[in-house]
Amino acid sequence: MSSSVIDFLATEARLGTKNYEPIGVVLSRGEGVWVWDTDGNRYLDCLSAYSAVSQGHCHPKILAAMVEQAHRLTLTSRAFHNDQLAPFYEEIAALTGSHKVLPMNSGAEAVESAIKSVRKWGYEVKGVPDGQAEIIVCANNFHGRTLGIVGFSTDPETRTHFGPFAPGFKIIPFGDVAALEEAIAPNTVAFLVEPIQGEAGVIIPPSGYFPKVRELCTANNVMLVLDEIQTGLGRTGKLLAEQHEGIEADVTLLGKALSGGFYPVSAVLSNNEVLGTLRPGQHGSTFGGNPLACAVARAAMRVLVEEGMIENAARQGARFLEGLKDIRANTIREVRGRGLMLAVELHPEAGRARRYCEALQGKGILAKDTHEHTIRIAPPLVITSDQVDWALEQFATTLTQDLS
Ligand code: IF1
Repeated sequence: MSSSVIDFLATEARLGTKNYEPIGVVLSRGEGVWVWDTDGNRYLDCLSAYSAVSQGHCHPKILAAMVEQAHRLTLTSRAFHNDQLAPFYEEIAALTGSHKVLPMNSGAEAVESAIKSVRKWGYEVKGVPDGQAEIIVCANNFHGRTLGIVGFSTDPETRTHFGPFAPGFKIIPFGDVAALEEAIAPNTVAFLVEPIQGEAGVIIPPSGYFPKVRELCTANNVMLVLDEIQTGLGRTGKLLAEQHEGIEADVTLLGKALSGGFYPVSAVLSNNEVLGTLRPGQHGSTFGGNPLACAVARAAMRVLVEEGMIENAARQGARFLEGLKDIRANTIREVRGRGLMLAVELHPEAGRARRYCEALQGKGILAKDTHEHTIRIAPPLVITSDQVDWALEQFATTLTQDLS
């Protein structure tokens, strides 16, 4: 580690809140799938800022749109109209087949906005008695860090000593249709769920789960809210992960890659009824729907489609998954993935996944551990076959080592 890196780490340790434990690399530049540290070392980014940089680092067309818009107009607030919002609405609605759009900033804000909206819909359309709305969520969910959201987390780290929490959430196991059927009550307004659980370790539900979930929600007039903040916009090899299941959500949440990593942009997408209950003054955000965000998101969506990134995610994801499955290593317990949302779960005896991520760093790959024993792999969707093959070689040599 060079002295400048040591200085950066020391300053962060002295002045920063210690709510992260980053790998010891200080990044200063990125381009496509690559990032460089302050010493000029190059790494293949297998995290993509938790799937936000799907279009690759510093995509030139998104950059151009951002710079051009920043010269013209950045923020108006929603007290006035701006000339980027309507085209953003049109383009995101056309892309996703949605009827209504609510623009926000972070993913957690989109989740909070959806919770508010489905509750309001429950009271004003479904006829749930005031204050009684219930939302069903899954164990091991990850939907963000706000108080409303961490209150229904099952991860002790995420929620301990942050209470008291808001009532109105019922937690059921993920992938369990019978549990959902049993949990739905007259006051249930929504089922909020990730199509593939990300933070939980890339957990793919049993096939047939979501079609049955869709049926149950429809039969009981319960809004199906899919958090596609991580799975959406091509990450799993389709525009939306729901397409793998052949279903359509009532409410879809997007974030992360909606801006290609340039800027926090999120959105709640829905049919008319749910978002239609919000009236002036009842919800908003200073930055939500601002012209800079809209211009960036428009470019981010355009390049995703025009440059074939979704198809590439399907193709390279399959290659990556096969390659990982071919690695013969005693350390590996299971390999999972869909598209370029992949995970390698290690045997507990193999040692902490963190150690393997640090070893991968030494080989020019940045990946991130989750939950002690799982390595998450989510490169930008622009990765090539050669780059996948090179990455696989690094994974193979790292995972055949014993770092316990
Ligand atoms: C952190 C994980 C990824 C998300 C889903 C909403 C949000 C997220 C499905 C909130 C955010 C992040 C945040 C990041 C870690 C990370 C993550 F490890 F927790 F699981 F991506 F894999 N819904 N996920 O995954 O979006 O408010 O952050 O914009 O450092 O907390 P946000």
